[in-house]
Amino acid sequence: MGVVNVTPDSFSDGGDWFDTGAAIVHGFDLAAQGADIVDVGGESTRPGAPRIDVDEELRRVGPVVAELAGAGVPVSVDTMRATVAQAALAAGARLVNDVSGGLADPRMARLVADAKVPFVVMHWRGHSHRMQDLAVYGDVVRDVRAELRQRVDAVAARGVDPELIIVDPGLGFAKLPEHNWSLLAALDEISQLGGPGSPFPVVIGASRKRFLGRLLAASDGAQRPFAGCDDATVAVSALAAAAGAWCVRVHAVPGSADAVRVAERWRQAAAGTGERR
Ligand code: PMM
Repeated sequence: MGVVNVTPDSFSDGGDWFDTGAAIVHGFDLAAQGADIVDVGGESTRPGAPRIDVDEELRRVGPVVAELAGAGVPVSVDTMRATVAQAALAAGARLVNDVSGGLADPRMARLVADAKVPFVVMHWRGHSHRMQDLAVYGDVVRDVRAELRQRVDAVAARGVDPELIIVDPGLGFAKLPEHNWSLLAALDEISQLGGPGSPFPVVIGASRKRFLGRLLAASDGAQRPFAGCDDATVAVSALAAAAGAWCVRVHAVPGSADAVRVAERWRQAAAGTGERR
């Protein structure tokens, strides 16, 4: 999944794709580079970010979704608002990616249920202005799994087909670096959500996040800038895909697209299947 942030202030690529025309060109580039899905969002969720109003979000996202989807690119819309999701689906988006897992807007689950589209339910504890205060866990894997299970049950109770639910541990959202690493090391448990039944597909969004910059800090302690974290993102993509993740959400597509192919072949070899390639 390649990311198009139509925002002036995202932490990872703030402003690069704020212009509608630039965002559209970027979306086509990501698809050409091997993204199977292009994720279009209009609201920054960086820690501390204020919310924008719904009309502004619609103005940012609508034309980009319409242009990409109209040309046949599989588009997901990254939004916490049912109104924006509805407009994006009408413009041709095929998947809803809600970082609040349906919590921020009580109308979201019903909308997605009626639209019968895949729904990414991410682990989330609150809006960006206060989310880092909420990064308190007993056992982060157990707690995130339990809270995701509640969200999955809640959206299913509103009519979302469980077969269309995809889960995401929400790296960086009310998480300290050690929480992110623990969750990455427990993808199987996240996928199972601790209950019986078939595992849920998992999305991992590690791309350019602060915990990578912290890991790669220079000897003087200076954090690696976001744009210098793309190789580390590729490493996470390979490891996450090898561990069975369904999707990795990234800003720079080519390296991660290759990593996913390597991981898939690796998994086939481990299972004794696959072509002789
Ligand atoms: N992270 C961001 C935005 N949307 N969606 C999903 N499903 N998972 C994530 O981890 C996620 C997301 C953070 O903002 P960015 O677009 O600048 O990476």
